[in-house]
This record gives sequence, C-alpha cells and structure tokens, in this order.
Amino acid sequence: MYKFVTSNRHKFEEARDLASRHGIDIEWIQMKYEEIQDDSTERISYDSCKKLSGKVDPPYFIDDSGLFIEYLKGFPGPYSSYVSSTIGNEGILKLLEGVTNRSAYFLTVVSLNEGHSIMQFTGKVMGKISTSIMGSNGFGYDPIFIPDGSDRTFAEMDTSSKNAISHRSIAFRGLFEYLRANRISNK
Ligand code: ITT
Repeated sequence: MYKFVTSNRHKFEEARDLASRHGIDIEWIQMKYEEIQDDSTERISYDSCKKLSGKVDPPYFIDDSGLFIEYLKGFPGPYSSYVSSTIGNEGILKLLEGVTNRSAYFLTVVSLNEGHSIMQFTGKVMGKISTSIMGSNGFGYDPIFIPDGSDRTFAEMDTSSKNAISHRSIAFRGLFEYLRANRISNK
C-alpha cells in the first residue's frame, strides 16, 4: 500500500478513486502537518513532504492544492485553506461582486518521498468563478468553480466526473504512472 498523508477526507476519496483505475491501493494516513508560508505551492509541498520523513516511513506522498483567481492576483493561492475556513465561498463571491474577469485555476502539487529523493507531479485546471454557490458535492471551493468546457461547478459533478478533468486527477495520474513504471516498492 502506498501512503497518502492528508487531513482531508475528500482528497483521499478522490485519490483512492483515481488509484483504483491504475490498479493501485492507497492507504490514508490521516494527519495534519505543518506548512511553511511561501508564494510557491511547489516549495510548500516539497518542504512539508521532506519534514514528514521521520514521522512516516517512505514511500509516502502528499497533495498541496490551491485556487488562484486572476482578478485577485492569484489570491487565495497558498492561503486557500485559511481563506476557505474564514471568509469561505460567500466571501470570495463578495470580493468578485460586479467583476467580469472571473478567470481562475486550481493547482495541485503532489510530492512523493521515495526515501532517497522527492519527486513532484503537478496538475492544473483552468476555469472561472461562478456568480453564485451551486451544487453540494465535493468540498472547499468546488461550489464556485466552473472548469473550462463545462457549464457546471465541480460541486454539481460526482467524483468520477470531477476526476475526469480535475487538477488533482492530472497530478495523480502522473504519480500513479510513475509508481507503476518504476515499480516503487510499496511496504
Ligand atoms: P491537507 O493539507 O491535510 O492535505 P488541506 O485541506 O489543508 O489538507 P490544502 O492546504 O492542500 O489541503 O488545500 C487548501 C484548500 O484548498 C482546501 O482546504 C480546500 O478548501 C481547497 N481545495 C483544495 N483542493 C480542492 C478541490 O479539489 N476542490 C475544492 N477546493 C479545494
């Protein structure tokens, strides 16, 4: 079993659905870990992954994600978790009241600690922020994010439809293809 360290049940469930399509089993290590403050999601993800060694036996991986809104110059980005639990989706919609440029993207950086090195896999999906909260599936910003090519928010999709196009699915596809190709030992 490969270990996925996250405190977020929704992330784990999405990853498990993706892993099963690659014939891979993953185990949930439910743990909240410390994150540095930085404007780069890659650096935050790398640093957290490295600091977990000693607490978790490799190979394990983590997922660092965020929503980047163009009109707000990338906000909330690396502050996505804090912003989601404070002003939330209503707060984001208020910040964008009357704004026509609603472009945004979701980014996921997965970091894998293989023991001797850390590998990263990135996924990005472009879209726009809706004008109201729509749908009740998913988590976080899903009810206000409409991916390009769709007229529904992620929260109006089931897990498999979100997983067909999401930032997380792109990053995890990279990870699972790498694990299979390199036959990383799964203790
Ligand atoms: P871990 O760090 O323990 O994995 P977390 O929820 O704190 O869990 P992040 O810092 O990576 O994870 O995520 C920041 C926030 O961005 C998260 O709390 C959600 O509110 C939001 N988010 C991340 N991925 C999302 C997705 O696929 N859909 C909607 N919101 C998402």
